[in-house]
Amino acid sequence: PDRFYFVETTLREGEQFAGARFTSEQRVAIADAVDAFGVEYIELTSPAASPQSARDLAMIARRGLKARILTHIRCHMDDARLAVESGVNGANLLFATSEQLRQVSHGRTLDEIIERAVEVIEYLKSHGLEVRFSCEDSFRTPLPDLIRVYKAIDSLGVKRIGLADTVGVASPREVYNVLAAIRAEVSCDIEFHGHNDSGCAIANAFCAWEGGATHIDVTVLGIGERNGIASLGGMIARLAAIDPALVSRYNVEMLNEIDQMVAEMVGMTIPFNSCITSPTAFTHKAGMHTKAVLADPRSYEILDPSMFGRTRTVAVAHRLVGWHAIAERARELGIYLSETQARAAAARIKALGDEHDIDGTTVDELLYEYAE
Ligand code: HCA
Ligand code: CU
Repeated sequence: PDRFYFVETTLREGEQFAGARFTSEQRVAIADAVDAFGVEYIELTSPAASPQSARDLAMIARRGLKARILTHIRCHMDDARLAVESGVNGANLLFATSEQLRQVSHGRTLDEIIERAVEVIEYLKSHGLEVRFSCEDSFRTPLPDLIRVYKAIDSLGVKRIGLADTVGVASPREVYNVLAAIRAEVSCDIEFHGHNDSGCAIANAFCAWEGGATHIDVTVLGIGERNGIASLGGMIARLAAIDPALVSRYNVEMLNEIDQMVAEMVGMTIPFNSCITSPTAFTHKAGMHTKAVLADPRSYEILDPSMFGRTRTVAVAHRLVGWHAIAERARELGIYLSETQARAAAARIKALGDEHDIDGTTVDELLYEYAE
């Protein structure tokens, strides 16, 4: 795969997160932040969603950001007209194609879906909008149906088609296979949007890219419906783990402040298992790990924390501590411990740690004692 673009959808999918209700100021702050980060596209809630959503969409579309501004709308002429009026660069259209969702949502046949899409797409294109068409619940839609719809849509001259794992059911291998199959049938770009219900959101987004997707949907911290989609930080980590050059065009040192900002807005702290920005993402604990990391950080770190404005922590106040970490902590305090002294101090800390929780101050005081 050669090309990669982020479709940053904190202001659309992210708004569907249970804890999210962004004010106009917060919407602008998020748009500005991810734009400065360098994402290529920002997707916003449909102007049909609410009056304030329509006003904020128009305001952000006029803001002169570097990213292209998209709005996510139903494949419907009413919504398409509102999208055109809002002044966005493009529209991300959605139509449910799986048996499960077609029944409960619109009851139309594939031919009726295509017919409707033709009208809406022609209209948006005639007004100069970049159009993407997505089959909602793509991974519960039979592959022949998907191919039929996407081929018809591709022939209309859309910029992109989108594949959405709406319910988070797809596995990475399945995503790769479906993307590769569709890639062989259409000539336009392909976007992927994947939910995290079974914990595969980042893996699936990555496999979609490997399979031929060019555009990957992410949100800050992965917030979205239910337990969300692939996170911006997770995708950055995945790419950087292959080669830091893949993310060199993004201001990755901004990730921490962006995650922090959105976490606060939705009333939580950054989850411990977030890639890169977790408070413990670069904390090493067990003796074997700390010994190796102190000798060469690459032993247990695939990502360099300094690239993201973060620092490494070697935890010492616990019973899994090793004497190398103790000796290093002593050096930080400006005291010298021989190997014998460091080993004795480590043994004492392990014994204490078996009895109760210990903190950094206790360890430091002990180290001064053992140095005497
Ligand atoms: C939804 C819609 C969507 C759309 C994805 C897309 C999904 O809320 O159900 O347009 O690509 O997950 O299918 O977020
Ligand atoms: Cu979604």
